[in-house]
Amino acid sequence: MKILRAELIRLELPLVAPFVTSFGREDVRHPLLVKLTVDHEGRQVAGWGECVAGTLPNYSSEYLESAAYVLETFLVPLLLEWQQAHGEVKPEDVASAFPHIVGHRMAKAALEMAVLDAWLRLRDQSFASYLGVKATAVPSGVSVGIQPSIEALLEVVEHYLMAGYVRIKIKIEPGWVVEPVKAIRKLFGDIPLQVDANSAFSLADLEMLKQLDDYQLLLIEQPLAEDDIYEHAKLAGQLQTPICLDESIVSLAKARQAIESVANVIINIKPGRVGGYLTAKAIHDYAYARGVPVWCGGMLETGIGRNANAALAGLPGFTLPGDISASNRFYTRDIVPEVEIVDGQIPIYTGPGVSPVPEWLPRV
Ligand code: NPG
Repeated sequence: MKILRAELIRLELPLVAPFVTSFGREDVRHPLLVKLTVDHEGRQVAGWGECVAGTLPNYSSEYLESAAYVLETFLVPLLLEWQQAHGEVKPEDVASAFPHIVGHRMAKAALEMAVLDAWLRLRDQSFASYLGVKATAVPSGVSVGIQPSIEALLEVVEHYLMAGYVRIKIKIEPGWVVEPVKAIRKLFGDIPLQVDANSAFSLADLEMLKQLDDYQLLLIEQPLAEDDIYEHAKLAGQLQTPICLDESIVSLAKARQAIESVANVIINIKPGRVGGYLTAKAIHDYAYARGVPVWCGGMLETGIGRNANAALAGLPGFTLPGDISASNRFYTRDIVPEVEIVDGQIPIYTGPGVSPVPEWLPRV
């Protein structure tokens, strides 16, 4: 397969409601798409990748403009050089094309995803079948942002439960920890519930975090610094509720370190954060072989990334529901046919690739 053309497409998608986390508030998402036009023996197809970098460097040091710059200036030219030298490009080659580009995993992930998508379309193969996934749907969890009041939170949670979501995750931050959890437990009983701090705490908050042990949470996600594993390991020794790592897991090496040092750990796998679906699968395989639970995180993807995440989450080690919700959780209209929740599950796409609807793209 030969890449003929690479395009970066910037979108602007307003959110149905503001999404508030401990690191900021988002009203609009700016997805960045990579579109590759490729040729194999005279047959041309387009491959699509989605970059999950946010507008600001507040979740990771990588952000939208840095990803676009790195793709345009380094990654795409280096991949084309690789192609020139080797005569063709395969998905497994992509990472080898830029061995000296450090970091920028979200940009790398988007390019690898576009190559993979094109390569699979040429084979008429679905991403799920490429991964060896047997499942046809995955349980759908929803992430609930920080709300202006407990009443507002309970209303939003009720709305999602009515929509069929099988697991609720709420964002927490200093001053919004125990009370919201307590209120949800009181009104909705023992629904599957977890919390996500996005690095808002330190070990000085130990006593307050310990209070969460009274509420049978599935997990506490990334309570401490975004690049830390060591202190999370210390914290895990003090809590009964499992610690889940998100921001800290940027590679297979970090996942191994976490699995070896944090008792009872759970790993949130986000393909963009770890540099692509191939590394995401490698982390899954490593954790699965050791009986460590993983689940698939979300980054407000359009249906392009959302469908791919659903396929990944069909692998057997994804034993907890992911942040894989329906398109309408975030957007009034997706750029691909809507991802829908059916009986609490997101069906896994079985076609050889999900394409934006051409006439919907100019809108955004
Ligand atoms: O369902 O797509 C989704 C969003 C899930 O809460 C979610 N994502 O910290 O995990 C997170 C958070 C996030 C969103 C992080 C956007 C960074 C950017």
